[in-house]
Amino acid sequence: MKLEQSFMDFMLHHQERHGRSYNFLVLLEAVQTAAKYIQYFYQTGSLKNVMGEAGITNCQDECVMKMDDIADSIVLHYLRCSNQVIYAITEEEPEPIRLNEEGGRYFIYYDPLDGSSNIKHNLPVGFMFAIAKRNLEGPEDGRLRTGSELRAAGIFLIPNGVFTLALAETGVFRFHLDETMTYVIHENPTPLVMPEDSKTWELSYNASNRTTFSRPVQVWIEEHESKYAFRYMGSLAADFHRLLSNGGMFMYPAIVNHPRPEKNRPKGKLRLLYEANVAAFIAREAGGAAIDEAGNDILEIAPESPHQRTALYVGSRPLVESIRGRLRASA
Ligand code: AHM
Ligand code: MG
Repeated sequence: MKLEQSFMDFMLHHQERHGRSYNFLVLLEAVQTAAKYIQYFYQTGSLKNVMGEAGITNCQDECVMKMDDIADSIVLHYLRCSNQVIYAITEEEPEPIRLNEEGGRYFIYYDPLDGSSNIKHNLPVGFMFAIAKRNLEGPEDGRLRTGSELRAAGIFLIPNGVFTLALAETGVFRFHLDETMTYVIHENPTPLVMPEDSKTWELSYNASNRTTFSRPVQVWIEEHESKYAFRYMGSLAADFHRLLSNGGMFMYPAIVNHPRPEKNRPKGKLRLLYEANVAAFIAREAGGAAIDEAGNDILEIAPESPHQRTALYVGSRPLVESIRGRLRASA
């Protein structure tokens, strides 16, 4: 019988090897416990009648699903129990949630259930999170951290039971939920690398929005689409998950040519802190790249507000650089 290494065992060794504190482990333990509860509720949700709408809208005026609410309460409960968090920012609450302002060491930004339109079909969604550390050298001002300051970011793919974790300057690792609800690392912990070779590349974007993209983006798509497979599940967590293995590029461009101008989204749709930065940070650690509509690196954008939006192009570096050239030339 071959027993796999558990996620926590992997992390313990990682922290020891790098001479790092155990506080981070306590936080990750809370995060993975929350993910397992979300997984449980999601798997059994149809039987409990919790896969529909909650009948309310959130601070971003988006329809809240019952599962969004459940997942958010679960995450917040375990973060509070961990005592490691100064404040948390969640997609579901307008303001940062203050937890342990004195003793906490970390900031966490999260989307408890990304890909809401998949919920009622039981299709893949994700719990996405990004973690930054408090200033240990001097006074902490509590400012929002840029992506390049993150120490870790991850995606739990639900209900598939796959967890992808990127650690700063270390790489990206993937864990699978086993029969005992333990996340284990399969075989040896070789970091995941996003393919730079185009044989398996895929393009991923909402094709029904295509005519609303800027002209340079539309032209770029026309020039490249026949070379690659097209895949879109409507859940960044799931779409990006494929790209880590197959390579290619996920895009959610700015919407600038909508026939009903009030529907334009010149700043894009996805949220910087807990969606774009999570994918961008994982991509960077896997050798890929991520940019916004101006061709700037996502991880260098200084956040101004908790729910700030951005356009996103993320994936294998050659493709991201190719569209960056086009976006910059048209700026
Ligand atoms: P959500 O956080 O409300 O689920 O919205 C984010 C999701 C992403 O997962 C996905 O990439 C995108 O919105 C899909 O949007 P669209 O339905 O416009 O294609
Ligand atoms: Mg989301």
